[in-house]
Amino acid sequence: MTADTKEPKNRYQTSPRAADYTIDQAWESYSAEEHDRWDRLFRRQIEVTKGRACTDVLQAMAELELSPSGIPDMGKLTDRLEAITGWRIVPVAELVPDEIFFDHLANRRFPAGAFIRPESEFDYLKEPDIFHDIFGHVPMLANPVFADFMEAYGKGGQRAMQLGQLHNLARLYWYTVEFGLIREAGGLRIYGAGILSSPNETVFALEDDSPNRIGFDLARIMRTKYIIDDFQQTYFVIDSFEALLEACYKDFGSVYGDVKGKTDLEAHEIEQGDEVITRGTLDYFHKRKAVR
Ligand code: HBI
Ligand code: FE
Repeated sequence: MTADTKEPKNRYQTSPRAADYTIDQAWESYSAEEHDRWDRLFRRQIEVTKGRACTDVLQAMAELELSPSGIPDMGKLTDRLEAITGWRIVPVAELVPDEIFFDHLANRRFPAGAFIRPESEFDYLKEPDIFHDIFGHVPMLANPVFADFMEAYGKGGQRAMQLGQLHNLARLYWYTVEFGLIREAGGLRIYGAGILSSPNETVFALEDDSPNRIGFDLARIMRTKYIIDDFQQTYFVIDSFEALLEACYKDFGSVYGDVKGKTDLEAHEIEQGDEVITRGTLDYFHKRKAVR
């Protein structure tokens, strides 16, 4: 059996790291190409995001001074974010183990990838790079209610691991923090980071008739599988961040009990009792299957 020689995906993976997986961002080590790539990602995405991201995200981007002026120095950005909600951004080289990730969140530290995607993965990459984490996740951490939700999520994560319910909680993260939609007076808007950092999914999630859009329901989300490497087949919609926090600010023990007794749902399924906002045609996904 040959040793699994894991080639470092990015130069940070060979950086010395602390026990909590944090590294030094070494902001001065970014090349001109990397700064330029950030600017091109930013300029493309900010155009698509206007009119589609929720009000709080757009306001926070201005407040945090996110801009196409090169890769942000996390130390400076952290100072601005910390002054608003007490959250800090800590550089990491890659995905960190769940228990480390939850501990950071529980202490208002957001682990952000320090590397930027290679040109060959300009449109999509699996791992969270600095553009996904900072353009996608950081603005919402400036919203005081969502900041409380993320801290509670971190604390819940540690408990979920003890109860063996991590996969249920990961679904909550996926369908809110990564792919959540919110109702506003002007219509549905985006707050999920996985959508916000993706030009195509930013349009698809709001305007395509393929996916389902269903009202938020905690136990229902915990039973719903998700797709990793394609657009979502279902998006869940919250009425407000206060409502999200309210729904989740309780002991999940009873919810886990409720979920345990029921079957999981496929990502495209709609079940009795769902608040169906739009019933998807799902044709996008069938087509893709045909293509594959
Ligand atoms: N690590 N750096 C990083 N970023 C993430 O978003 C992340 C992670 N580790 C685990 C994880 N996310 C997911 O398993 C969460 O659902 C917990
Ligand atoms: Fe993410």
